[in-house]
Amino acid sequence: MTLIYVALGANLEQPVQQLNQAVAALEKMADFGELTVSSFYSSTPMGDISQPDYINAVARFQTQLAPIALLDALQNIEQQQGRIRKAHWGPRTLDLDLLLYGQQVIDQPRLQVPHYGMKQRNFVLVPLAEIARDLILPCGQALTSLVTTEMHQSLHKLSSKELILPL
Ligand code: A4P
Ligand code: MG
Repeated sequence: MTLIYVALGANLEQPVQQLNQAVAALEKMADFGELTVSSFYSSTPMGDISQPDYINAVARFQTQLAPIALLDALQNIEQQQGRIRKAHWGPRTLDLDLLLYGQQVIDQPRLQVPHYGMKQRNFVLVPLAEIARDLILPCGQALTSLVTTEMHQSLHKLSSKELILPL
């Protein structure tokens, strides 16, 4: 069994519901149905494309799936939720990125782990630190050394009220 981390992102068609639906799908995949999920955060879009704000979160669970089988399963969930790949970094109903697969470093045509952008992205690091404060990345860096106060300030953690009302 391997402990893995997945980043969730959505900015179309009721993103909060998209993330809730994705969490339910991931729960079904997780060993023993056990999954830890961070708070949901709203974040301004990274990149130059004009698009709505994102809702982001990070989930952790144990799996027996091999890395590519896991990627297939994640892409299957994206497809189920109507993901159409258009612009790189463009808007999407659901994006599931595999951040970490245990301590493995994977460099295959379809899959690079750790995810290439995770060390720079506030919307990945802040929710990740919420559920894995003491995490050490495969490169040996402590997660806490990457998370800055500015990163926290630039994200908005959704309140329970905002989770119920559609954004
Ligand atoms: N792939 C390789 N490694 C991985 C991995 N670790 N996890 C391959 C998932 N997929 C991986 O991804 C393209 C290909 O990457 C896949 O077919 C897979 O084989 P994609 O999801 O189809 O394309 P994409 O998402 O448009 O590109 P990319 O580079 O993954 O974009 P990102 O990094 O996901 O960024 N702003 C905010 N605030 N919040 C966001 O969540 N997300 C994006 C997308 C842009 N701006 C954002 C956010
Ligand atoms: Mg992606």
